[in-house]
Amino acid sequence: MSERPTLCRVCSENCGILVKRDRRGTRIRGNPDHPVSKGFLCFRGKNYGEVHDANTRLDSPMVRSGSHWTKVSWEDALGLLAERLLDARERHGPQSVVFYKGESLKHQEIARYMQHLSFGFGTPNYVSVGSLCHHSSAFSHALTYGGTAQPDLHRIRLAILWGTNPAISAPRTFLDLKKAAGRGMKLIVVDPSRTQSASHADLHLSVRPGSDGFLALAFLKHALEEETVSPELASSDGWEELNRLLRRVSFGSLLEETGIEVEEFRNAAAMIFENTPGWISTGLGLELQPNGFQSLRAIACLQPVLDPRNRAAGFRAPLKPLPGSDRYPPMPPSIGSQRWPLYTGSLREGQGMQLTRAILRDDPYPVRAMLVAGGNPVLTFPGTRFQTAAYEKLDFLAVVDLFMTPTARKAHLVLPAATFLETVELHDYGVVGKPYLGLVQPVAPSNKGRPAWQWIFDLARRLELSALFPWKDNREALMGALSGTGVTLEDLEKSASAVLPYSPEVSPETTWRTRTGKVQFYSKELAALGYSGLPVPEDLRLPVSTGAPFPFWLSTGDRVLGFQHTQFRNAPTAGNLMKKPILDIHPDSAARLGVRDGEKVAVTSRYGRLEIRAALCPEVRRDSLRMSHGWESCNANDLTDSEYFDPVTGFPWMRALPVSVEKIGERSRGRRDGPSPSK
Ligand SMILES: Nc1nc2c(c(=O)[nH]1)N[C@H]1C(S)=C(S)[C@@H](COP(=O)(O)OP(=O)(O)OC[C@H]3O[C@@H](n4cnc5c(=O)[nH]c(N)nc54)[C@H](O)[C@@H]3O)O[C@H]1N2
Ligand SMILES: Nc1nc2c(c(=O)[nH]1)N[C@H]1C(S)=C(S)[C@@H](COP(=O)(O)OP(=O)(O)OC[C@H]3O[C@@H](n4cnc5c(=O)[nH]c(N)nc54)[C@H](O)[C@@H]3O)O[C@H]1N2
Ligand code: SF4
Ligand SMILES: [Mo]
Repeated sequence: MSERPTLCRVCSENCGILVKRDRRGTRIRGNPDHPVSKGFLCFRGKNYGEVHDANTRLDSPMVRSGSHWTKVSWEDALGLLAERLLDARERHGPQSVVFYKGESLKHQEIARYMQHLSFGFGTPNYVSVGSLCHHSSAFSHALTYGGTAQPDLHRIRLAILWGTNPAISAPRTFLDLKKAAGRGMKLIVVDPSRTQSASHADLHLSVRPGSDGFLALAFLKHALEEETVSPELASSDGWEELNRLLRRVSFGSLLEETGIEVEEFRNAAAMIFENTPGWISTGLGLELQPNGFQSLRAIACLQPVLDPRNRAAGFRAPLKPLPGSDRYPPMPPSIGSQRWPLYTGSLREGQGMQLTRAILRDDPYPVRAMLVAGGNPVLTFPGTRFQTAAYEKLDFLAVVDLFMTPTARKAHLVLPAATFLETVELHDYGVVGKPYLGLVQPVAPSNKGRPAWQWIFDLARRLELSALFPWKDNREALMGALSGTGVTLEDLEKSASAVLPYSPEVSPETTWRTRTGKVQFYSKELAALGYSGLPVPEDLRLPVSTGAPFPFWLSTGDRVLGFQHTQFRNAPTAGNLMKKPILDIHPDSAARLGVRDGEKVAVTSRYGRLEIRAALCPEVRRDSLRMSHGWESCNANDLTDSEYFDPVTGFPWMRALPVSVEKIGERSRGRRDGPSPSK
């Protein structure tokens, strides 16, 4: 078969790829014609053929009775699904049904379809992986200066990577950053660990976990006292209030929280302010803390100071709205809207961190039936024991996946999914500031499972919601949706890169896209919801710090090269790259605990315990540990919980988590040595 262009949708880089099949199976290489990725391909994309071709893929819908699975036809499976969802609606109200979309289905068209289906059905509880990914960061930047700044790598002279490690998590973007650094752009990394990204940086600030907001305030104070800020910013909303706050705190008190020495801070501030315009990229290291949002707000306040010209315009191709979206039935508030109205109100989604309470305790009302597509929340949501109990308690759970995952095993019905090599979906690169539309195309059909659009359209018909999805297939839907964009589906299909440019509607440099048209150092929107309008120090501290009996900071879920969350461990090449989970520990801390490289240790948090092999790693701080997530047998989320969430966004606590570590067998002697005082 000849090589055909499509897009990789394993991660949000959405690189252009060329796919062919030969005797050895499905082969993938980078597409040099793709205007954004230009031939780049990472380990996961290159080896995705092994996932697609895996003989362990689900290939038929199945119904579970006890521990026994029976294959059923698609007809029967969709009939049962519709029947059980309607039954839950009848008995407990439409809001008792949740439609959940995981990370693998990404954040564009299929997400819109699932939300449309939920609202048409009458439930406000469309819930997505956004409950713990991306949105806390996005809201903090948007509330402050109207969007998330994208870097113009030919204009900026500085990039700060703060709580993110794109060398592993966004390798295509990191390549561009490295090229810009080669042309003279300065690169600063703020991360407790000396990550792969940090090893390429001009400066690495090994901040104490959980203290980032204080460091951001220190940089803002430096700007206020020692630099000239643009006059326009001085007339922004809340500049005066921010100044008063910064005058009230001393550098000493701020830096003390961060563990950064004064001299190191001065050097960093000099590098930052001598190299404006600068761009800040914030990541999951900040989001997954229970003080994450306000810390991110403090960092977001720095962005317009470093580059008052970057208006974070952001754009989307003007796609036609979905039919019937103006005629949804009235719905009660979604789950999580009482506690986290900013999240639920801005996104029109339920906040998934409320799910276990809704299922287990009927808070704020019962959730009884759920459809999970493209996610494995039993492993990826916090507090696995609560997740497990909740999914087991549901009257009905259906899971759409490629494999029999831990979440799928809890289901009453599983539906086999198609991979992204067998579906049609649109991708808008506008979300990363590039005005291109791309097409995910069927390049390697396997007929094992069905694409998301297909079962969504079919299910809608069975729920008597055909008016919402009046198309034969997604090609027809996209032809209509694209009609106002200047790009046609046929042209996308003919394109050698599966991508075409469109003309964005907004001009980037004219206005800040906040409610007032100004930068909002003080946010009236936050204040109106009862939160601090300024990122005040009291909100930047973690609710619980380290100290006996939990002397180490643990970061759970730092990305590793071969895996995408829980995925790819069953693929031969990725599986061989990392066979077992490891706990990175500084050699000095290990020596103090008497732990040797490769030895098994127990990690205990306030919420749980797991056993894992230690790996001596000088890149982590002496007071810190790190491990990846997504392992079924050694699940990082056994250590996390639902006691604390970020008060503004509801994001869970998965980084900067106080834990103890000890040699297996030492526990009974009560040994809980702490790290040495220096970092
Ligand atoms: N290979 C691979 N790539 C992926 C994914 C994957 O599963 N595998 N997942 C994708 C997804 S969905 C996401 S959301 C992104 C996430 O991508 P990133 O935002 O880059 O997230 P991580 O690598 O998880 O964590 C970033 C860094 O946070 C640091 N960190 C931990 N605690 C703190 C802290 O208190 N302060 C600071 N400043 N930093 C801290 C960690 O040391 C880590 O280096 O990755 C995407 N890319
Ligand atoms: N402790 C800890 N937990 C974390 C994180 C962390 O850093 N630390 N990170 C969090 C973040 S940022 C994220 S995004 C989440 C990710 O959480 P999830 O969304 O649960 O992530 P995955 O494990 O990638 O699950 C994707 C599932 O979709 C399936 N799949 C793949 N392609 C398709 C498809 O085309 N269709 C369908 N229907 N299914 C498909 C895969 O087989 C897999 O089972 O994890 C979160 N959990
Ligand atoms: S960076 Fe890798 S996984 Fe992400 S889209 Fe590109 S090839 Fe796929
Ligand atoms: Mo994520």
